[in-house]
Amino acid sequence: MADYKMFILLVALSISGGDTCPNEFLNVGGRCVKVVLTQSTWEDAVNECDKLKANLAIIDTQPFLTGLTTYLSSNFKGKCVSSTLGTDGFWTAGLKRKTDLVFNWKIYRLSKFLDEIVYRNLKEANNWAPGKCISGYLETDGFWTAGLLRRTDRVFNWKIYRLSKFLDEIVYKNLKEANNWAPGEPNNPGSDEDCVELRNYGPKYQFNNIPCSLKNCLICQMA
Ligand SMILES: [Ca+2]
Repeated sequence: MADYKMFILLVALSISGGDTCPNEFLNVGGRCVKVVLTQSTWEDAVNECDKLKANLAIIDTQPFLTGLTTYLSSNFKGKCVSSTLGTDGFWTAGLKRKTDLVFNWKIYRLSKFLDEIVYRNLKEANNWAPGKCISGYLETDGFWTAGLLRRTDRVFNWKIYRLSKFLDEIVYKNLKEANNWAPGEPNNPGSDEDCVELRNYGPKYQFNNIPCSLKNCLICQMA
């Protein structure tokens, strides 16, 4: 009976799209995708996807490109026209290397680290037990405080700890392999066209490099 129920469940899941995606993400070409129609700079687009626990789209396979092209042209044609280029443009995870015209797909994650701010020397509290701050383990009640030893000497300080965030950049794959650059792209070596968009070029959606400060809609994908 349990197996039968499981079978019904599996059939129901496969009819409704068994590989369902979380929240407002949809399965497009085998990946969970969400198109955001707010026009923003590339950096804001990275943050926008991060808020959704996703990253900008890495369009590195033909099935994903085909699925995405169909999805965009059926649902978003004319909905994200940029003032500069006149057709729909969507930010992707493609970014130029600093030194040349090589573009890479990159995964962006917000990493966290502990930010340490020295607040005050602990001596001022004048409450050290006789003969203490030596090493060793004690046998009475102890409670952690914010006090921490400096690396180089026996000075202890009060410190404030905060979780800070920074953008962690992981090179994933060279963008050449997707073979979907619009004719003549990427162009403008030495200029500031560092970020890769997926642009509506009539029947095709192709890659174009433009300045990261321009505003585009964005495609987020679950990693
Ligand atoms: Ca370009």
